[in-house]
Amino acid sequence: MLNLVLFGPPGAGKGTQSEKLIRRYNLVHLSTGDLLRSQIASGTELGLRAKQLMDQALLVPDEVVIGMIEHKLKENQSAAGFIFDGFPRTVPQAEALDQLLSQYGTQINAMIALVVDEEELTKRLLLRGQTSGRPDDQNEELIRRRLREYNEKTKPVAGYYSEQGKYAAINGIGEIDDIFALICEKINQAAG
Ligand code: B4P
Repeated sequence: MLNLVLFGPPGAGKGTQSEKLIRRYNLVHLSTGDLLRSQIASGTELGLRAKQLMDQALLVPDEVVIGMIEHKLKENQSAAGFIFDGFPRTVPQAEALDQLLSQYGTQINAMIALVVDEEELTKRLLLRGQTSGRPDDQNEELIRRRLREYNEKTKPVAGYYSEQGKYAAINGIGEIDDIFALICEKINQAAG
């Protein structure tokens, strides 16, 4: 199995690159952002609770996202592997993921981190906000809060995988296809 974590701040290109990676490597795409937005669209109780937090640029509680991932892993037991996009976003989420994967006799092969500066991230998210309809992309103050939440709670997840020798960083600024080629290089090295 090939299990990858695609990591980076909001707007780094995780969703964009995941779409290309699932086709190249035949992986199942697990985006907690997409899963939460689909709960919101269906009007579930979980979705209503998540929307309140997401609209304020705050992370959703660990147990909620871990529960969603657990459910998806169970549903896709015969998959060739997974790409985790926007998850894990905290160290407790990373620990829970290791534990869940070990139940299936597998583990994370690599974390690929997309490095993009905050000025470029803000520009991309505001641009997406013009067409996406996503409330969290609509104004600069909310984007600043998402970046603060990322710096405080999510950045330490890179250290977690780095200690396991699984961390690889690449420049996330440039043409989408060039960045994709760099990611593939790292994956091929990790997959040996
Ligand atoms: P996410 O849906 O994960 O949203 P995101 O961080 O904005 O990243 P996304 O993948 O969508 O953007 P991308 O970089 O591809 O999370 C949304 C919210 O959900 C969070 O704030 C949180 O509240 C909650 N949540 C999700 N997961 C959670 C978890 N595990 N725990 C707790 N809470 C959780 O793209 C951005 C834009 O850049 C796009 O418009 C794209 O076209 C553009 N772009 C991409 N690559 C580019 C390039 N190379 N050059 C120029 N533009 C580029």
